[in-house]
Amino acid sequence: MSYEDLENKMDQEFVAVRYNVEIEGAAIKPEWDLDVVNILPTEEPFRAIALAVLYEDRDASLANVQKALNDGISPIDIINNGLMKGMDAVSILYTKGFYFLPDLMLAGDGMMEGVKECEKVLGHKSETKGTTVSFVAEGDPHDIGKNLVVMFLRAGGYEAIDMGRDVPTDDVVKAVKEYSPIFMTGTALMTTTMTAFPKIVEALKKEGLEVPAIGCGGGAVRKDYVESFPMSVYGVEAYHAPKLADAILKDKKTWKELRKEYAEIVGEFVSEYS
Ligand code: B12
Repeated sequence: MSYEDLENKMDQEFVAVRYNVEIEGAAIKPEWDLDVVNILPTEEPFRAIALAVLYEDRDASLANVQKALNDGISPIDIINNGLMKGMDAVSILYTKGFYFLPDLMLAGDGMMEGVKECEKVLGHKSETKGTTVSFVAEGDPHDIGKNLVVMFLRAGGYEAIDMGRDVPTDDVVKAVKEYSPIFMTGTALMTTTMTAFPKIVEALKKEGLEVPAIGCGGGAVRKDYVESFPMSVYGVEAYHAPKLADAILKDKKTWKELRKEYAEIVGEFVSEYS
């Protein structure tokens, strides 16, 4: 079906009236969104694999990946051309306001289930672009946003070390020594815990350590605050994390450049950066 056909189909078949909930025609399917059409693979088995992620169907994701592996499809191709495409489509629908946080989490589970299966066949972890480290600030138990950040970094091809929640500053410094991450992410949901970020930067500087950028985000955190200390960039949405990491890796962007070019790098209007 061409884009024109799809658009006509939308015009003719679907009438949605908000608030008094009058909906005519068949339900609009996520794979009919025109931006999603551009992302989803057309070839099987990749399409079925991507659709299972898009439909947040963990069992179907696992079954489709297992079938593809049994049919001799390369695990790397399954990850890159199937699972990750499905997750890209999920991000698009989330950006547009059609999908919500639980959708991201369930789709992420489906994707990771498939990745694990591929890794069993590979016999090792799939090759990654680089290592990132993610943590929730000391004293803070809120880890939902951090879990999303980790999931998106993994979906984006990074070896994302997940340090968990309530992570002491010293442990973050140790992780920088151990992993030399190309990008680090910190999350804080409480005004009492977000002060961990500048403390971490100070501690790193004291030890002569540096990270290309620390993406600091979370409900309590504001851009002005993050920009009051160095080495950091304010992170708005979890799915921005791999795009920031890519900019560091591919275009050698510094934390100063990430601050200036944030919206351009993540490829969308971001009100906090306008
Ligand atoms: C769920 C929740 C809890 C859960 C946490 C469960 C969990 N596993 O996380 C529980 C019940 C445990 C909890 C406990 C508490 N909570 Co609470 N909690 C919330 C709640 C309702 C939602 C938080 C959340 O998960 N949001 C969704 C996630 C996805 O958002 P996020 O983490 O910010 O991430 C998004 C972005 O910020 C971004 N992001 C995050 N990090 C990064 C990094 C990068 C690099 C990038 C790019 C993006 C990015 O990505 C995500 C979006 O895509 C909020 C209220 C609210 N509506 O926000 C209160 C809230 C955060 N809690 C609050 C408080 C006070 C507490 C308690 C202290 C309450 C108490 N008196 O006991 C306790 C903590 C006790 C302790 N041990 O210290 C306050 C904080 C107030 C403040 N500003 O300091 C809030 C705001 C409620 C309120 N209005 O008072 N809480």
